[in-house]
Amino acid sequence: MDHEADAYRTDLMTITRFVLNEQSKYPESRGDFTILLSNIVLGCKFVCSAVNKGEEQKKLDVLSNDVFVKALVSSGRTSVLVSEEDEEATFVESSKRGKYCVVFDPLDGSSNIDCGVSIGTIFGIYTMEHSDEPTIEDVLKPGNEMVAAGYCMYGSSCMLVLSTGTGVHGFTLDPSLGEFILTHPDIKIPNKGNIYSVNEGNAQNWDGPTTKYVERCKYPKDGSPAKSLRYVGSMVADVHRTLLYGGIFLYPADKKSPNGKLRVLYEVFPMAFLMEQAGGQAFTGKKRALDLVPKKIHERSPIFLGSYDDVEEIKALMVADVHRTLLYGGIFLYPADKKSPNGKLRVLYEVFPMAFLMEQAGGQAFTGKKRALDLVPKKIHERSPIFLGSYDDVEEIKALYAAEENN
Ligand code: FBP
Repeated sequence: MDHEADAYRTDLMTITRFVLNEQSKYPESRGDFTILLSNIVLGCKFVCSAVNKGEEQKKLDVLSNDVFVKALVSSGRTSVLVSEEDEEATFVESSKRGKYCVVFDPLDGSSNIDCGVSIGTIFGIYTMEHSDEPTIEDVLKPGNEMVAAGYCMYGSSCMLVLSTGTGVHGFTLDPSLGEFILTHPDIKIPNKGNIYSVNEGNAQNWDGPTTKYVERCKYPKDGSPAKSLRYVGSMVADVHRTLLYGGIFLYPADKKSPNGKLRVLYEVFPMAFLMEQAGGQAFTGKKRALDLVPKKIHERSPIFLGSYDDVEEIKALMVADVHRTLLYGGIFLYPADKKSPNGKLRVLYEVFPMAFLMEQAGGQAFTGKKRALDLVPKKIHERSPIFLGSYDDVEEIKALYAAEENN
């Protein structure tokens, strides 16, 4: 009789017990989070059984959303809910309100339901920092203010992966017990992987660095083996594999979808939170994904996430914006906006040198009002809006500005 195995097998670390242990580390905690999470777990168990019953897509989308909204409201621990399925946010009536705001996609990858491919539920949790009337601002917050995130994957097994800010842990549903049991404690993503995951069907519309990065995955120039392509087309399944095996998952911007496809609040943020907690990283093409501040609840963003070193490689390709523009053409712009009426970049040591190079390379540089090189700065650190790049692309911007001036 293998007592040790039996002891381990009988020492069931359910997700509720796990979260209660976590909670005991915070003496001031009243158990609100545990109650909230147990309602999310209930929703996941419902969807898991409905998926296994083979409910058809349309119905399952709506059913899952209903179950999660009702479970979250009846938990008495939430104030604002944002669901991929609902155009508007749900503000919980005052008698049932609590200190958390939950953003979620009740059934992600739903286009895969009818062919039985893995799908999932994704969620992110914020706390409300005030006791006034909840507003949309309570969820339009950077991802780095999330207190917990997770997903539940409905595939060959049903697995809930969770982080409350102290590492990432995987729980597998034991159907005989109806309990999520800790099977993957403290998941750490490998620093580098040999898998890349992207819908190459969009390749013709990609920008230079994305094209170059995927090229490098297939034909590495440093003698390292080519990466394998794995793409399910269901974010939960693709990110789950990336988390366990390493590598990179990307849904970049392209000419057709300049902001990519995936939603910031309930797809990008939760997965970025988990990736960072597991030692990986998540990048938008311009910045750390969790530093984004969404302006709308269904806002989209390009995303590159996965193993630390793999994402570093694409960052190196992406950051060199002007260099990329010089090499691949197109346009680099840093316009004025309400917050920075003169743009961000400095005339003397950013705008002028790049404008000089761009003109020498046959491109042009425009401030929104005049040729950038014709500017006469009054102060050494003066800023100016800038549009620089391929001649024709900048001509297009100039025409737009001229039209605006004539209106
Ligand atoms: P939905 O929100 O419509 O389910 O779309 C999300 C999603 O299915 C992700 O799960 C997946 O990563 C992506 O879209 C696949 O998109 P594409 O089919 O364009 O590759």
